[in-house]
Amino acid sequence: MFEHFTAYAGDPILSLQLAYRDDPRPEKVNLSIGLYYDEQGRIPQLESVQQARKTVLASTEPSVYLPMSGNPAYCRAVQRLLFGENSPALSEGRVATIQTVGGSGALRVGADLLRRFFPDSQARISDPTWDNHRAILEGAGFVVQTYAYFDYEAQRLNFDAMAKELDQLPARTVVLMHPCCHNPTGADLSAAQWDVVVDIIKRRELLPFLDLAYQGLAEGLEADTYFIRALAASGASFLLANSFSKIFSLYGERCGALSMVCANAEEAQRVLGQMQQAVRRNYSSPPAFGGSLVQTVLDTPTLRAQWEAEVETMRVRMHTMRTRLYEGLVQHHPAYDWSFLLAQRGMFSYAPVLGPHMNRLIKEHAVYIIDSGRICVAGLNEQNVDRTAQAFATVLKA
Ligand code: PLP
Ligand code: TYF
Repeated sequence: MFEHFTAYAGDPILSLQLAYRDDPRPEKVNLSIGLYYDEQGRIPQLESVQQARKTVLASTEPSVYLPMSGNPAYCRAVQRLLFGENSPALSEGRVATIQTVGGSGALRVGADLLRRFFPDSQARISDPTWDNHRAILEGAGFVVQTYAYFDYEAQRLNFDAMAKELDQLPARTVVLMHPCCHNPTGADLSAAQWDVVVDIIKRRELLPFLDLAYQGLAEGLEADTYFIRALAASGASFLLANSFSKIFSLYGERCGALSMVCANAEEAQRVLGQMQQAVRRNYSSPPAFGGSLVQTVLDTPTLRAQWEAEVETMRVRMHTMRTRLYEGLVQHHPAYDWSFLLAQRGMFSYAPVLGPHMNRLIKEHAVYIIDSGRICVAGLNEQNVDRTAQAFATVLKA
C-alpha cells in the first residue's frame, strides 16, 4: 500500500542536533539548533515557570477540552504582551487571537486561512529565512518567492533592496516578516526602517504575516514590538504568529498564538470564527497545560516581574557572548572585517563565509554550525567562546 512513499531526508537542523548528541568529544560546542542554553550549557528551567507549575499542578479541576481558540485568559494576556496594555487596537476590539500549537501551529493555521480567503495571492519570504517558513506556506498551497533582505557579500541587511522590492509587489501579496531577531541572520531593521515598511504596506495594500519567536531577545520585551505596534497604529490589517518556546524555555509544551488585526470589532468577530473553524478541521483545540503555565506567569505580578528579569538575563548573556566571539575573532583573524557581527541581535549570528567550512568545523574542531553559516550564540559560554573563535579563524585561514 505505501510502497510509493519516498524517504524523508529529515530536517537538517534536527539531524545535526542528533549528531552533536552522539559526538563523544567532551570539548564539543553546539551552535546549530536555536535553543537557549545558559552559561553552564543547560536548557534552563525558568524559576517563574517552576512557580507557576506548582500552582497549575495544585489545581484539582478535571482536564476538559479547551475551546477551539484556546484558553481565553491566555489569549487576553498574550494580546496585552504583544500589543501593549493601552493598545487602541485592543480597546477597539479589532484583534482576534487564538492559542496555537507553538509558533509553527500559528504559522500553519494562518497560512491555511490566507490560502482559503486569498486564493489569488502569492507569498514572499525574506532571503534568507527560517526554512520552515517556505515549507509551511507551500504546504498550505502557496507559491512562495523571496524578497531581498540580506547582502551576502557585506553580510549585512540590505534595506534599500528590500524596500524597493516590497514597493513593487501586487496588492494582497502575503509578506512574511520577522519583527525582531531575524532567523537566521540576526540582522534587524531600525525603527526608522520599519516606519518606511509600514508606509509601503499601507500604500501597496500588502498583507503582512509577522512571525515573532524571540520577543525580548533583541532589545527588550517592549522595544521588540516596535513594528507590531506601528503596524497596528497605522490601521493596516495583518497576521501575527508568536511563539513562547524560547522565551519561556517551554519548547515541548508547544505554546504560541495567532493574532489577526482587523479593520473593526465586527470584522474581528467574523475573522475569529474562521480561525476557530481552521483549528476545528485541523486539530480541534490546543493542549491546555503549557498555556496555563504561560498565562499564570503573565497574570501574576510577582511571577511576571521574575520572568521579565529571566528574559533579560538571556538577552544580556547572548549579547555578551556575541561580543566575546567578535573580540576572539578580531584577535585570531585580524585581517578579516568582523564588524558585521556587532550589528546582529538575538539568538543568531550569521556569517555566510563560514558555511562552506561546516564539515571541517565539525570534524576537526567539534564545533557544530549549520551549513548556511548560522551560529546560535546561546551555545557559547566563557569556557568555549575563545576556542570557537580560534576554530573559525583556523578554517578560514587554511
Ligand atoms: N518562527 C521562527 C522564526 C523560529 O525560529 C521558530 C523556531 O523555533 C518558530 C517560528 C517556531 O516556533 P515553535 O517552536 O514555537 O513552533
Ligand atoms: O531554527 C532553529 O534552529 C529553531 C529550532 O524543525 C527548530 O527554530 C529547528 C528545526 C525545526 C524546529 C525547530
